[in-house]
Amino acid sequence: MPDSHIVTNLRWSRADVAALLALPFPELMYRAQSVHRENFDPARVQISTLLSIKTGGCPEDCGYCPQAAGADTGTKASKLMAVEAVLAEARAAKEKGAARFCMGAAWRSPKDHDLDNVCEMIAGVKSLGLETCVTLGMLTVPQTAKLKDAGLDYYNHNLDTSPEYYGKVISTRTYQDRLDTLANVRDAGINVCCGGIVGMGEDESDRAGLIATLANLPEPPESVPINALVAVEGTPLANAEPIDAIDFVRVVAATRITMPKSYVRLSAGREAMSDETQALCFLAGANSIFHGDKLLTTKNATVNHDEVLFAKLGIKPES
Ligand code: SAM
Ligand code: DTB
Ligand code: SF4
Repeated sequence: MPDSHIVTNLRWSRADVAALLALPFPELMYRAQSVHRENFDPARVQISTLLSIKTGGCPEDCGYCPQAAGADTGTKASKLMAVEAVLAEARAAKEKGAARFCMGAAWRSPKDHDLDNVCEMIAGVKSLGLETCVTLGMLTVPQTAKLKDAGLDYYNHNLDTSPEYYGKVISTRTYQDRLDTLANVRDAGINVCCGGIVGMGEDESDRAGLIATLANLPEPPESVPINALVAVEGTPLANAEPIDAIDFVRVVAATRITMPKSYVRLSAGREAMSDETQALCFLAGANSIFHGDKLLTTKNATVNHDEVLFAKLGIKPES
């Protein structure tokens, strides 16, 4: 790997990232920690809370997702929540220490009248003194402009896996569709939150392909969620082999090294992770979590568990 990549972080080839993932673990961790400490306080973690504002019945066929209409998960489809109910959840999240409130909707893309309601939610959450993030599916240019006007800070839109593996997991949209929405979000001046899922049966080269694609975006995402698949009964990926814990930490470390200034979020999958694995992820450069007993439809590590873990590790929420 040429040193110029380390010094300037211009571009990362898939081979560069694959070489990182294959480093002896102590070497990989040393590099990740060095990059982390140059850019962040290693004892501070950014806290986000998630809320599903529109659950289930999604027309897309993402193989991992319990909210796809075609998945047989018993997830009840609901309408978009009322603005006041969302604000009540945001107040509760703030009391539990969240700095950012992320609202997710099970849509392929938002309808314009729904977007107006979401814009009201964004303005309301922002007025509580929280940062705002939404994930609503694909967006057009006028839609990104509306969200920006409402005061949106971050848009979450994941690439999920490598370009090659994508078609094995999702057939109702393309990788290019995702890249187009990410470009629209970036052009509107909204911060980008974009990452992926591991543990979907992908190989090392797919993991390297995902990380390289993220790191090579015209500007790297400000926030990179790394999800370990939550395998839900009734989804096509229900029986996927879980990712090995050390391999997961390697993905976090390579993400940190290739995107030095981004927040790397230890996202879905923490409920099934040991404290020791989570601690290794923080050592590898993860510096953000979803805090709250629920993710969108599945369980998260509990608020109480997180408090005990943070106390044990001497990690503090970023203020
Ligand atoms: N419908 C919108 C979309 O897909 O862009 C927004 C909501 S969608 C649930 C947001 C993200 O959640 C997906 O891109 C995926 O990365 C993640 N996700 C969904 N189901 C998951 C699961 N079972 N395990 C881990 N991550 C999951
Ligand atoms: C992200 O990368 N992970 C979050 C958030 N962005 C929207 C979603 C995780 C969902 C896990 C499955 C569920 O709870 O339905
Ligand atoms: Fe729909 Fe998003 Fe789930 Fe895909 S990940 S099925 S687009 S809610």
